[in-house]
Amino acid sequence: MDQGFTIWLTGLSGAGKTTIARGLATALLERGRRVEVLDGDEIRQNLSQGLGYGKEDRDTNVRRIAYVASLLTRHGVVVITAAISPYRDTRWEARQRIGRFVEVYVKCSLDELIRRDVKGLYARALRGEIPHFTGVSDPYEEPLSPEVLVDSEQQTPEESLARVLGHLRSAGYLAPTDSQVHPEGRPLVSRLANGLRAVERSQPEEGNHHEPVRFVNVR
Ligand code: ADX
Repeated sequence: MDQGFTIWLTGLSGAGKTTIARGLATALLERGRRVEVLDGDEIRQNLSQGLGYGKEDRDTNVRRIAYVASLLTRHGVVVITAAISPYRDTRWEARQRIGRFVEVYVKCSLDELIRRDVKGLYARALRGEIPHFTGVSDPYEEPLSPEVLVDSEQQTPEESLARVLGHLRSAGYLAPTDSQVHPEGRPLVSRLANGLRAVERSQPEEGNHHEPVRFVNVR
């Protein structure tokens, strides 16, 4: 069985954690991995319903996410978490608890977040309508040495995704031989076999012996 691990995305609200989480989930599913996304907004509607945004409640929220992530990781799942998780000490706890842990800092400047303001929350927070709003009236402690830093202001989501996947390969979480499977679930070997058959079929009937069979990229 493949070993599980957790990709822990951290960053301000609106920085792009959910977008990157979804992209990663798709890419890893295509590689035949079992994947679970634990998204902050969704967790707060279910597992953490009723919690607020003071340090104590945020820590409780993050500890719950870390607990679920540790169980799933132990059972071979690739877990992707997407919560602000603003405090270094609690992220450190999560790292210790989970073990196979890749911290990804999704960075974006406050100016850009205020400009984007997809949910309209920054405008309200700046007007003083939302107390304890991360980055405006509540702290965000940047990771000091995350495994990966992606900058959603400078990079496209595809570039950020490629950075994370590159790290996963170089750190050995995704073996270069990790069974790449086709979206329909056909493993690489059978795709190669089909590719070979396609090459053979494309050869003229009597000319087969002139041309050596070549591997082709069938992706
Ligand atoms: S965390 O700090 O506990 O990790 P989490 O990621 O679950 O936060 O929730 C953040 C989301 O809650 C934001 O994306 C935003 O939509 C919403 N939210 C509501 N109030 C706040 C607040 N005071 N600070 C930050 N996010 C808030």
